[in-house]
Amino acid sequence: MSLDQFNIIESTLREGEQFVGANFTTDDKLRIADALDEFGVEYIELTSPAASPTSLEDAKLLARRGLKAKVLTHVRCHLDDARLALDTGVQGIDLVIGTSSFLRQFSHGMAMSQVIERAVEVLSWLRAQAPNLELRFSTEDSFRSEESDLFRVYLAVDQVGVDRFGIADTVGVATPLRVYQLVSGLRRLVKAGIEFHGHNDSGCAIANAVTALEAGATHIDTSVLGIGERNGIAPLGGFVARMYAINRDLVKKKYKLKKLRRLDEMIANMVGIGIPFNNYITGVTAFTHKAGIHAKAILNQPETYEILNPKDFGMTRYISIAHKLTGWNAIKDRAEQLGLALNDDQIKEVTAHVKALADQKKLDLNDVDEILLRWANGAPEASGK
Ligand code: HCA
Ligand code: CU
Repeated sequence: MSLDQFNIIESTLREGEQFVGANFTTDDKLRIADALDEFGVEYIELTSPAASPTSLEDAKLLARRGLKAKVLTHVRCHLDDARLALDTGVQGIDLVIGTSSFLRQFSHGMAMSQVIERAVEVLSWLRAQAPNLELRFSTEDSFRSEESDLFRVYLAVDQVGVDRFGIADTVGVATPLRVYQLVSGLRRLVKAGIEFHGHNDSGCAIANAVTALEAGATHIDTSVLGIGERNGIAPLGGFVARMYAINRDLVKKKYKLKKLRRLDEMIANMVGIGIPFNNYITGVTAFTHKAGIHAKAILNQPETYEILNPKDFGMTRYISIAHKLTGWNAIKDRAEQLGLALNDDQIKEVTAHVKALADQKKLDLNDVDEILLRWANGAPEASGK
């Protein structure tokens, strides 16, 4: 079943290059590929060698680097591009062609019959040249294409023989239910792998990716921090967080989770953005607890309010205590951290004082520590602060 056997096709070096702030040098690409390889992704997808002379050279370089991950390049479904892709020496080629009426009318201008002809032509040629090359065929804007058109082209391609079919939510319009329907429909028709590529315009990218797996997909496209066209695709970290929540042992075995933070930081630096505060796993508040009720339970048993164990990701949890929602269990824990011998009544007094003060002004941990120290020194009345 796919949820136990999924593969990540990491597309930071392809979709990610389409992010407005991305302009990776050759050296950047080597660092990114090495870091992704160390993390353990199964595939690394590269920009089309037809994009620029350096894209071609870098694809050759990365194909020869001896990575554990399979290196793929991504090209338009066109003989010239396919020829170039083959020359790079990559282990697999991802072909894509638009099938929605928008793309047929406003992009390549081909009718469905021509799309099918072209797909069969390019794939047959590639198969003949390199029988063992991993081939994938995908339809751009799948969710605004006629389902009958999609199945016609997929079935024609299946006759030639591909390793994987791609379904692309190019504009981020799909919902999990629609993804489930389309992927399971294709799953019934073909034996090959199924890859899902989903954009995040309306916030469904990760949910759609996981639903694709539930419906029988085998491969999911991600990029670090989700970078890509517009606001990007399913982020590597968020997708991994989701899969960890489903099958912790498998995900811990497959990937070096502690390397995620460095990866997110590296890409953020390279493309000139910060890591969002609410980012999956590596966002600054991802493991921060605040309300007194939460803090109490977290101190007793973190799993009460955490599905992700920060330790598995090399992160630490933080309990925020300097505010009006604080609780005495959390304040007591802080007193113990500071080695202060205060009894429960004193701790409750301190807590009441912190709450009252927080109603008047914004506090920080230093303020709480000072109050605790004052109480420990037996002078609560000097608390004019
Ligand atoms: C794009 C193309 C693509 C391709 C996805 C795929 C998309 O618009 O840049 O090959 O499956 O989102 O459709 O990234
Ligand atoms: Cu895309």
